[in-house]
Amino acid sequence: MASLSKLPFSERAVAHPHPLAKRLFQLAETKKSNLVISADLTDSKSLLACADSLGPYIAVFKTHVDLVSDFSDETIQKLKELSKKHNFLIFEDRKLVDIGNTVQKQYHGGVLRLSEWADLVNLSVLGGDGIVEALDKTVTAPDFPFPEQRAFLILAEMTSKGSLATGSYTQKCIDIARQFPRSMIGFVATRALGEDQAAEKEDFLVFTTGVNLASKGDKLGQQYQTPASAVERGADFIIAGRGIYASADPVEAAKQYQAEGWSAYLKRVQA
Ligand code: 5BU
Repeated sequence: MASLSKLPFSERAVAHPHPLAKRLFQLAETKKSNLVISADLTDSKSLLACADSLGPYIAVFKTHVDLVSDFSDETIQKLKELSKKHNFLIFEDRKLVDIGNTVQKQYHGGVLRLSEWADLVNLSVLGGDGIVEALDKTVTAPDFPFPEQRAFLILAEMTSKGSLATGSYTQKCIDIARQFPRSMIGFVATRALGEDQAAEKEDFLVFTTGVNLASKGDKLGQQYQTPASAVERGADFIIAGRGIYASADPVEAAKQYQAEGWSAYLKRVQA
């Protein structure tokens, strides 16, 4: 099956082996949204206000909490409350990349305590598959406090100019993800991945960053595509940041990205 799936989220929810992927497909279908807001805001008040005002229109709230100057337990507590209120998942775009022993401590514990609040976290396999094995072990350990409620996305491609995450590196990401179905549920990528050699029951979720309706890129190497083009290329979930939170009316912008992303998804599954 793999990415660029023509199956509706409701069917993928039923078939998917991972409970968090099931939950995400279900809530996306309920809210008619495949939109992820990348809330790159730098203080807790703005971050939480963004989650509360855009919460009804999104499937996932993506954070970089190390950008938040006054980040604290209270920020997290309130964000968790908002995720319940508006029924969205929280994705920390932490891009873990280190040896297994270190990432285990960065993920479960440490100053950010990611495992306690981030439903999804992403990682890079630059250092090989040890990082994946380590994080897989952490979330599948018998004493892990949130069994089957946490998962990871592998950073298989990047949207920045000159990205080295291409070709055989991207292929390796797919090979590694296939070995850890209990924790690796998909990729951050600019297109569908692996569908040519997909195993029958495989269903990786594809999250695509670099989505913007008004701009083609920024001055620091970011490259954009539209919600419709991202979904046509295989995105299940589209991630937009400045296109929404920095627009004159973020709620209206979120509604527009939601509508475009969802209608592109419907077009794909109805084709
Ligand atoms: P923007 O404002 O829509 O450009 O924000 C994009 C967000 O997605 C930002 O948080 C980046 O860190 C993140 N991102 C990205 O832009 N490109 C990538 O390849 C990956 C993440 Br991975």
